[in-house]
Amino acid sequence: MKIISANWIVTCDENNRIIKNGAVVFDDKILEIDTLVNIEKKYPNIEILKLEENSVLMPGLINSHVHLEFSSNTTTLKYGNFMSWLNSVIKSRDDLINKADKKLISTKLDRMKKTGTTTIGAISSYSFDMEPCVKSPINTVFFCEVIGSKGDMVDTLFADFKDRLNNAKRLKSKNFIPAIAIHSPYSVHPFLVRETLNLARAENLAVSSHFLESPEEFSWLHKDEGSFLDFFKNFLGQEKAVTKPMEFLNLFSNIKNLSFTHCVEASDVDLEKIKDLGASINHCVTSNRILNNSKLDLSRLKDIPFTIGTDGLSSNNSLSMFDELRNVLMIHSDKNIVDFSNILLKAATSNAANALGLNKGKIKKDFDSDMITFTLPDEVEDMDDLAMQIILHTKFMDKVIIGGEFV
Ligand code: MCF
Ligand code: FE
Repeated sequence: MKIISANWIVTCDENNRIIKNGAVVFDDKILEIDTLVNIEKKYPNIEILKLEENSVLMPGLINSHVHLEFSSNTTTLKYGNFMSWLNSVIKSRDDLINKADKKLISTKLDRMKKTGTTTIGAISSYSFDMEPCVKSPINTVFFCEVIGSKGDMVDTLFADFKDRLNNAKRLKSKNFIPAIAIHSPYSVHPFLVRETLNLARAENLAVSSHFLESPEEFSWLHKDEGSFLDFFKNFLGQEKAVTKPMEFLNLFSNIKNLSFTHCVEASDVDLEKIKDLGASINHCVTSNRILNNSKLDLSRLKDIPFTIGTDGLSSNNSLSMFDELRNVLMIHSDKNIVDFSNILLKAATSNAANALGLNKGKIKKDFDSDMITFTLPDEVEDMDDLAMQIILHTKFMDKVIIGGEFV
């Protein structure tokens, strides 16, 4: 049993409780949370780790969507338009993937930890990132990706996918959880979607899919036209989309931990369906800005919970969740900055834990002890401003605790 105290404890619980001069008692789970005065009285013989002036203790951040295999990209890929990006990915993919060796991916994971991330939803196309994820103290929900729209390839692709998933299942542990990623409605044959989702249901695996990221994807899926038409004709000899958006969404019934990434161009009926499926939306604000000059209209989500993802370095200049949170705050300039900051801290913790099916994301009794500590540059006068000041000023952690251990 350990005890830690901080000037501010941000619980990210249902009531948005913040405790001034608080303390947390924990082992691998949170045991108790109260003011420092009360905890000192109750546990007079246990040493308390007292953090310095202006310290904050909060749940570790959860990056719900990241492609680590694209970690070597900095200045190679084309930005500003989805088709240009996609063509540049096709052109440079092999080089980028080869450059992102295990050592590079481990370095990126270590930096993510130092910037406050304690859990990731890793979208893995080839499983080249599996070993670094297994070795990292960061919790990983490891989404093995299925991709391929050509009818005559589905058996081979499904077999390859099952191999990767089985390898991931062999390494399953408390902090490495196998899951399934469907790449997107335009790139995955409905047969593959149906079969992989049956696996997810049978084995209770979390599922995530990219969905309606770009206007080009919208035109292709709804009308079989636009720049995707040339792309599919040239590369795959395909003239029609393999599925309509609603047909695609209809396949996802009865998946317990389900999320859709981007959804910028999703229609109101699509969003209604996503809500009925009980799914969450992974919001990747930097990626949307960089690839499509667009942003998700959060007011259209209504009751759909959203989470925050950096996407990969293929569509971001940083994998730090605090960098990403600052971008979300700046891009959604129509929102009240104080209120929105509170919403964002919850999106990056408890919402993400729910989406991934984890007992994390809150400093609350019986939740996993994944916590981060850092120091604000000065005093915060008004408790209501705390979330905003945290997002504006935080870059590196003082301490990171995962599963009750200092890592
Ligand atoms: O989320 C971004 C943009 N949309 C789609 N795919 C990816 C993203 N970042 C990386 N990808 C990967 C995807 O997992 O790109 C590959 C897939 O394996 C090629 S197809 C765009
Ligand atoms: Fe992505």
